[in-house]
Amino acid sequence: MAAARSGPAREEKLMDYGLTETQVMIRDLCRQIAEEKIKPVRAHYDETGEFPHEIVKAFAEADLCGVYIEEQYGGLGGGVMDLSVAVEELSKVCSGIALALAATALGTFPIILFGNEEQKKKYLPRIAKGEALAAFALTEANAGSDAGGVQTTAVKDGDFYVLNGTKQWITNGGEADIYTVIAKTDKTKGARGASAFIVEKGTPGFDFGKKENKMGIRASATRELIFQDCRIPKENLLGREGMGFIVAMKTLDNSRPGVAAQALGIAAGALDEAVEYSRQRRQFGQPIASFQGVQFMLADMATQVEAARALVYAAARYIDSGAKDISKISAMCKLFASDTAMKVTTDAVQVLGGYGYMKEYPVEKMMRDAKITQIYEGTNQIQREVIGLALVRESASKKK
Ligand code: COS
Repeated sequence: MAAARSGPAREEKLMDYGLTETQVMIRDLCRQIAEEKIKPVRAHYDETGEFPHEIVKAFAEADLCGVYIEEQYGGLGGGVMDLSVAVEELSKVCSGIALALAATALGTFPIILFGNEEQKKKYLPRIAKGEALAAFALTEANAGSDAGGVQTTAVKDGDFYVLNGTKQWITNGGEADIYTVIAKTDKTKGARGASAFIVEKGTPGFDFGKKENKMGIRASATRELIFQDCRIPKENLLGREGMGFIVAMKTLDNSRPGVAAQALGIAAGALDEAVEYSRQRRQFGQPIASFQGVQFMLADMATQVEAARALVYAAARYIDSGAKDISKISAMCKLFASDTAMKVTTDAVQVLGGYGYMKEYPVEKMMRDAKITQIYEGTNQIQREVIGLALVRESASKKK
């Protein structure tokens, strides 16, 4: 197994929110792409559910696809914090489009964390350059919160593994070129019988099924993956046989701040819209921003957004420091930021009143988009379970 990532090694001047110069550059680049390229088309992609290929191309041209990938593999050499800054900024305008980047990171973390040198050299440069998107395939019809209940199988046959089974609700499904797939190599061993594999699009026996018609994040592709006697070389095993559950859990520990950053961006974007609207909208002869009832709502929304940002950045930086006990804070930031996104977007719709409910304004989309952040990469009930378990473990280890 490859060593766990030790975080970015860059020494840089710190700027606002303690961001490094590179992170400020990433944020400003994302802001520019979001304003100039995404804002004019976000309603179109939301309406049609098409995949935003032209925007993904813009991410690649701006060198944003590998912000969290080590420089030796063609990335910018950052970590979870750099990814979070990018995802937050893009999600202020469209979290569905931002997800092409965030879900690629989710599919890439297993390779970063558990890939050997050959696997890293083969796959990471393509992802960093934006030539390939990635996806993470854990979920199945009967394995959602119960990640150990995966039924897809991988049977060793000489120099190959033969995969059979169906994955469900896979973000970037059909659009990604590289998939990290969790399958059982030993069905008798429960979670300990799972293994992780890299599967490339175009491998015979690997096909795509139903494309989902979703409430929100409609610019993102969510699709079934179907494996029928799909033979992949044994070199595509990540780590060792039986490590698949740990690969999945550690991947989620690293990727949940990305979901939290997405939620944070949605909330911050909705807050901006609500403040702007409340300054323009006049009732009873004055802007509604002058009414205390509205001001108090905006004040609470802004405070919740800042609190979420503080927790997301703290979690991302803790992970990048190379710390091992990251499950709790990773779950906390995902839980808090996604609940904040749901609350703030609902309040933003309220501030905009009837207009907020109409598709002419972006806040109804933000409210629809926010909902998934409380559900995917582990429901917020699962996050609470992870946090609770960590608290009990920490307390027990102190008493020893
Ligand atoms: N890092 C390292 N190891 C971990 C871990 C983590 N974050 N979480 C669990 N493990 C280990 C445990 O220590 C245990 O090891 P041992 O077998 O050596 O004791 C093993 O993995 C099994 O853990 P546990 O018994 O806690 O597994 P459960 O099946 O009870 O599942 C939860 C635990 C619920 C936390 C897990 O299934 C989960 O995170 N589910 C949500 C999955 C999810 O996010 N799905 C969304 C789809 S992915 S987009």
